[in-house]
Amino acid sequence: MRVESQAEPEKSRAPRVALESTVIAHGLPYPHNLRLARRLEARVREVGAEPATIAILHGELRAGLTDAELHHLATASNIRKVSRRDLPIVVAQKGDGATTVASTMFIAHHFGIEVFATGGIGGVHRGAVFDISADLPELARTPVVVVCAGAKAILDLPATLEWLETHGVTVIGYGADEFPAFYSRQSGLPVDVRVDSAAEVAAIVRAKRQLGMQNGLLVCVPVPAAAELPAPVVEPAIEQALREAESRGIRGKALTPFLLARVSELTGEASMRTNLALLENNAYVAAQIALALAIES
Ligand code: PSU
Ligand code: MN
Repeated sequence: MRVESQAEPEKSRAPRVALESTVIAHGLPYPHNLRLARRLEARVREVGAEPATIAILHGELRAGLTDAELHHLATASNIRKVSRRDLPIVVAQKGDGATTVASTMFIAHHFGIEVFATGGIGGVHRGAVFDISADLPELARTPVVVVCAGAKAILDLPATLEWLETHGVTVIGYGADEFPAFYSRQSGLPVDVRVDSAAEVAAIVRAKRQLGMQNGLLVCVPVPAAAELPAPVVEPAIEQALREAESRGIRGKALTPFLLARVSELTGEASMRTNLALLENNAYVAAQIALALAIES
C-alpha cells in the first residue's frame, strides 16, 4: 500500500490541522460543500496552521488535498462514506472515499497529526434500534484531539456522554460549562471541565500524554450565538426526520446523512447555515490549539 501526504514533512513547517471529508461528500449539498471545504482550509491558514483535509483517493490515504481533489470529492457520485470498518475495502479496491470522524482520526494519527476539526461527532442514536457511531470507539483508542460542536442533536446526547465516560474520553467545554447540542449552544448536560483558552487545552493534552493515555480527547465549542438554532425550533424537525427514517426503514450508514439533510429541508436551510458556521468556528479553534501545542513541545 502506498501512503502519501501531499507536503513533505520538515521541521519548520506549520502545525497541521486535520479536516474530515464526509461532511463534504455526504453532509452538505453542492456548491455549499465545496465552498465550505475551501473556507475551512482558509480559516486554518489565517491562524498560521496548515490544513490537511483527509480522504482516500485511488485507494491511497491522503492528508492534504489539491483544490481539484476537493472539487472531485464535492461533486463525484461514487465517493464512498468510509468509517473505520470500510478502510481496508476502499484501499484494496483502489476506490475514492470520504472519511468520517472515526476514519479521519485514524488517518490523522497515521500521519502524525494531533488536532482535528469537525462539525459534530457521531454518537448513540435515539430509539430502540442499536446504533452507535464508530466515532465513539475511535475516540477511546486513538490519540487525536477532536474539536466539535458536541454530538449531532439528532442523537441521544445523555447516552453519548455516558458512553464517553465509560471509555475514559475526557470531554472539555471550550468557553462552555455544558456539552453543546450542535445546532444549539446548550444541552443541560455538563462537560468534565471548562477551559477558556487554547493553552489550557494544550496543557491537558500534554498531561494526558505524560500519563501514557492512548485515547483521544473531545473539545466542545458551542456554535457562535449569532448562528444558533434554539432547541425548540430545531427539535420538531429532528423528531419528524426521525419518524420518516423509521417509516422508510433508513438505517446504518445512510441514517446520519438522511437525518442531517431532512432537518436542513425542514428548517428552510437554517440548520445548514448553523452547520456551516460551527464548522468554520471549530476549524479556527482547532488551529489555535495546534499552535498552542506546537509551543515548547
Ligand atoms: N457532522 C456534520 N455532518 C456530517 C457528519 C457529522 O455536521 O456529515 C458526519 C461525520 O463524518 C461523522 C459521521 O463522523 O457523520 C457519523 O456518521 P455515523 O453516525 O454513520 O457514524
Ligand atoms: Mn451508525
